[in-house]
Amino acid sequence: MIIRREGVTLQNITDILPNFNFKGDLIDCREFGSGHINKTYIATYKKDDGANQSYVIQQLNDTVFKNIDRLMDNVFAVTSHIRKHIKEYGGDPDRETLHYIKTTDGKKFYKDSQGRYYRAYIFVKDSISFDSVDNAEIFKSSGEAFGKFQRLLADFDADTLYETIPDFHNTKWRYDNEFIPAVENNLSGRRDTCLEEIEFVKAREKDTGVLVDLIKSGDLPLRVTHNDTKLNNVMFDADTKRCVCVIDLDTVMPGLALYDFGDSIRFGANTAVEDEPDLNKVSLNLEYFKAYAEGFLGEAGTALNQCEIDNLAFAAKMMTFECGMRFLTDYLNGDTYFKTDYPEHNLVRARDQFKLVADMEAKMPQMKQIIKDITQ
Ligand code: ADP
Ligand code: GN1
Ligand code: MG
Repeated sequence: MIIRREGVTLQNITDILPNFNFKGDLIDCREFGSGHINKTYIATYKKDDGANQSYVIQQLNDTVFKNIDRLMDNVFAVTSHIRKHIKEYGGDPDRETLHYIKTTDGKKFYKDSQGRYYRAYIFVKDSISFDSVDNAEIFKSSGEAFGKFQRLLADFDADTLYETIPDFHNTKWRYDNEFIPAVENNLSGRRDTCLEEIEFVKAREKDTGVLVDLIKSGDLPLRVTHNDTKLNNVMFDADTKRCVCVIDLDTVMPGLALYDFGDSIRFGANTAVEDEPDLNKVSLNLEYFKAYAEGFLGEAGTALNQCEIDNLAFAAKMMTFECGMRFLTDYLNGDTYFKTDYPEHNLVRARDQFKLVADMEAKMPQMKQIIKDITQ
C-alpha cells in the first residue's frame, strides 16, 4: 500500500525558500489553493525598489509523480514552446504562461535532505482562480483558455514528452487494474459502505472501452493535451475576470481533445461543487455546458475531426464517470491518492460525480443537440 509522505509545515517551508532565486526580503508565507495533489504555498517578498513580488512554491507529490526530473523537463519544454507563440502574436508571455524560477544552483527543482521535491514560479500578477463557476461568461472564457492552450501546442513534438502518469485517462485500464482490485482487496475495510456505488460503476463497464477503442481504430487522434482541465487550473484576471493563464501542467501528455473538454464540463458545469454532500444540489447545468463548448470549440474546434465532435457529449459523461471511479477506488484503498479533509470525503466526491453522470445520461440528447447547433 502507498503511504503518503507528510508534507512540510509552514515553519520548514521558509527554510526551503532560500534555495530559489527570489528577489528581496520575505514578508509573508502561507498555504494556498485547493489542489488535490501538490502542496502549494505563496511567499511574498519586498524588493529593493519597495514593490512586492509573490512567488508560488510547491512541494511536489512524489507518490503520484514517479520521475520529478522528467516531469520538470516536460513543463519547462511546454512553457517555453507556449512562450514563443505568445511572443509571436504580441501577447504578454510573463502573464500568459507559467514562469518557473530556478534554484540558486540553476536546477529546475530543489530536493531537500529528506528527499522531498520543491519547485517555484512567479505568482501570476493580479490573478485569481475559481473553485466553482459564478456565471456562464467565466466558464466560456476558461473554455477559450483550454482550447487555445491545445492550439498553441498543436505543433509541439508529442514524442519528446514523458508520460508523467501512464494510462491517466485510459478508463478501461483504470477499471480493470485499479477499480476491480480495489473492490476485491478492500484494503480499507469500507466495501460494505459503498455497495450501491460499486454497482453503479460495474453497470457501466462497457462504456469504459469506447474512447480507447476509437484511438485503436485510428478514429480519434492523439494530441498534446492538458488532461486536468478543472476550473481552478486556470488563472483569471482579478478585474476583468477574463482568462489569463493555464496552470498545473504536470499532466500535459499525449491525450484526446475529448479528455480536456470532458473534464472541464465535469467540474464546471456541475450545479454544485465536486464534494457537495446534498445530492439534490448536483446536476448538469446545460447553459454552462453550452457556454464552455462555445469557448473551447471557438479556439480548438477547427482542428477537431467529426469523430471527436460526435463524442464531445459522451466524453463529458466519461470523464465524470472516470473521476468518480477514481474517488471510489481511493476510498476503498484507504485515501492514499487524493488529499482528503475528512474520512468520507472521497465517497462523498464519488457520489457527487455519479449523480452528475446519471443526470448527463438523462440529458444526453440535449447535450448532443447543443454540440450540433454550435458545429453545424
Ligand atoms: P495541484 O496539482 O495540487 O492542483 P496547482 O498547480 O493546480 O496544484 O496549484 C494549486 C492552486 O494554486 C491553483 O489552483 C491556483 O489557485 C494556485 N496557483 C498555482 N500556481 C499559481 C501561479 N503561478 N499564480 C497564481 N496562483 C497559482
Ligand atoms: C486532481 O491536481 P488537481 O487538484 O488539479 C487530479 C485530477 C482529478 C482532480 C479531481 C494528477 O487534480 O486528475 O480530476 O484532482 N490530478 C491528478 O478534482 O491526479
Ligand atoms: Mg490543480
